[in-house]
Amino acid sequence: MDKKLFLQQLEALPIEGLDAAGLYREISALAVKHIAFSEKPKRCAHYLSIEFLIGRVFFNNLLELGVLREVKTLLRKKGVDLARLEEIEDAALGNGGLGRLAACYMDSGAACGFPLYGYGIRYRYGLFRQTFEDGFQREAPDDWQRFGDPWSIRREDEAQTIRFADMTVTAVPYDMPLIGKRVNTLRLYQAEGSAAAEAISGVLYPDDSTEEGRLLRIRQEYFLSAAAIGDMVRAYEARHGQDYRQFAKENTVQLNDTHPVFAIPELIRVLMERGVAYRAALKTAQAVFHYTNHTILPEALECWEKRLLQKILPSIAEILLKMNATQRQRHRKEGYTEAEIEAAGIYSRARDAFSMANTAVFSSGIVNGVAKLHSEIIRRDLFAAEAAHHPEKFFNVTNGIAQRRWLELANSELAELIDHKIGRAWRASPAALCELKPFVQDGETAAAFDAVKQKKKAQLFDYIVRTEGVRFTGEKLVYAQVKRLHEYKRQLMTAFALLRLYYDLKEGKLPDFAPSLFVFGAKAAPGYARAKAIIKYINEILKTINRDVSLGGALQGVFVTEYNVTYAEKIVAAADVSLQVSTAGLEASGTGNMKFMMNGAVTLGTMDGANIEIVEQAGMENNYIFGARVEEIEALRKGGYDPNAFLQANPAWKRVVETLRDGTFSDGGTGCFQELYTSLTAGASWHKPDHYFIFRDIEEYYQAILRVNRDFCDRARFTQKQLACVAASGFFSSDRSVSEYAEHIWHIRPKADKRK
Ligand code: 26V
Repeated sequence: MDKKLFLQQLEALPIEGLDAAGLYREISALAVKHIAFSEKPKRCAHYLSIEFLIGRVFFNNLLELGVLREVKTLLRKKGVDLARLEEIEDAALGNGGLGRLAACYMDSGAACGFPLYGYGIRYRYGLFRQTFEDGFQREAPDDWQRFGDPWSIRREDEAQTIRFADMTVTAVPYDMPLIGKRVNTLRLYQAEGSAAAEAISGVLYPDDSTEEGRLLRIRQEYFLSAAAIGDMVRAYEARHGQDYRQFAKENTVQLNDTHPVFAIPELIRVLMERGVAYRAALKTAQAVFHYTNHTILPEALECWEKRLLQKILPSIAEILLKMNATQRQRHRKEGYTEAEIEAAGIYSRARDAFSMANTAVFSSGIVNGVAKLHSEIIRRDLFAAEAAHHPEKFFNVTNGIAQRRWLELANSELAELIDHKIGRAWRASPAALCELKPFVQDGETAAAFDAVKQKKKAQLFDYIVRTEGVRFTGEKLVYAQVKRLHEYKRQLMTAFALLRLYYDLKEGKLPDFAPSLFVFGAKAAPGYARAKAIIKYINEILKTINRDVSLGGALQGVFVTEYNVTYAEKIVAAADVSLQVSTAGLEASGTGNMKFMMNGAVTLGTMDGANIEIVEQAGMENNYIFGARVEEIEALRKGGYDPNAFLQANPAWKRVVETLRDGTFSDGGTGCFQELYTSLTAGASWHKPDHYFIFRDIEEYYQAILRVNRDFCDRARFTQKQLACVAASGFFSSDRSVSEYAEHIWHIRPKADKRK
């Protein structure tokens, strides 16, 4: 971009009297005009994802364009404070880590100069907006476009027709610039046509408990897949005509989990329609696709009934069946046992359904997990058959986060402190953060870091007072657990520990307890009753604790409403302790853990997901690890785990857990607390009692919380730990992750584009 010209035009822009939305639209639109998209090189990587949790783009884009500071100064001169744009809300076209990861990877792709192109869906409504009513979560539609969408460019000329057996849909792309050394695009498709057609890009993750809902999910997934493949094929044909032999040389596709897996049979279908033989088409597909698995939870592994596919996508069903036959033939030839053939099968006769994960594994060059442990687990369990016969297919790429958003933007104060100590090189090469190591022991650096933390806490508290109406007193040690609400993440275990703290404080058992604040943030899927019950329970506990003046402010808590990327930016910068307490083996990676670490929070967590690599980088001594390791959990799962025996033997915990049914807290007459209690003590549906082993880990968790609290009192030492975490966090930059994908999987090279 021509910065000078842009700033000149900005100066001339008539913005007096505009409200925040108007300012946002005018300034963004001007910036977009100045952005030149980079030319696509011969070989590109395409990242297909059902979620892109981009958050606010305004500040990020101006930062990437290198004009954020100048724009701020210029507008201040005109009497406009850019902070007013705080009220512009996030585009939440995602639900959690999977979608935020996609956004960070897009950021890194552009920043590092990789030709990496994103494909997703432009949902009319993002993830629901959350409020609390008497502690219960309420959901409202997220009309994110009410501020306009000035960073997107509608590309009518590149619209495509997507065909289902019973309807035809137009897929209209909206391109968002991804700005860095290159300007790549994130292309989000909007479904247009009849009302039924438009419903396809209506909402993220429609409820799939009914057949109608499942059909809509399938339509969404195919819509994204077919539009992306159509786009790639069209661009390819413009260069090569009908000769498809170079297709795999020029295109590589990363499947972000299984939602875009229909892209595989779709590519085969399109090639066959153009005269390529099935075998050759399959071979091309196998050279194009790669698959990232993001969870091993059985309920999240997609299987689609054959009947449903035959109804709306008969040719895709037919190709999947053909692939299934080829797969079985090959597997027999390669000596898979019958059990292995069944386990790896694309189509399962028993379920009369297609396994999207097995389809992805069979058709991909590389299959990767998202942290070392998780990659091991998928190799050993989920995809054991394929890993036994094709170990070369399996790979690990530990997740990462965009340090531009999560440090430079979220915590410019810390970023500047780092600049001051080690220079600015880390901003482009985050591995250089390790140069901070010599400063960890330095008293002056520690004091400066402390001052930054205090400032970020003050900013967060101020924001919380304004948005939640909860007031805090005095200095606080801040523990934070912010993430999707799910039983395996064990927010309920934190609730129990919090209540135990409360009881022990009231009984005078914790005389030197450093005043603490627990920050929760989470959305529960609208149909996930137990997750919603956990939110209500936490809110009830917080109400009791916050009201109790006898504590003198020693313990307080808040469940922030409408937790999203913008809230996360404030919380990660302010927290002292990052709570990452999933049952070992179940959190594929976690990325919040990395954001906290980079902002100088110690990890209080289990040996799970990327926590393991966090302590590997930053040292056990600078973090707080507790709980059963994955081997122990696996052994307990096989038998010998008795949560009721634990409760009988531990009256202090029994007292805490009994509050789920003894009337201490009200669940508004819904019975949802009793249901939680039952799930812990008797089990529910296919879950065993305490399916996520809360009672195995809770006492150790509690002791770890107290240990952090004691250590915090020795501020100099505690700050050293926090600084050591920052200094070791460079590895978790998504620049590193994306570079690993580029080198080992996509085989693309970075190339700066001068025209940006
Ligand atoms: C989805 C669903 C949907 C239906 C209800 C149950 C359920 C459970 C889990 C999921 C997760 C889908 C995949 C996902 O978001 N995985 C997350 O991916 C992150 C990025 O790799 C990773 O850091 C998180 O550990 C992982 O949970």
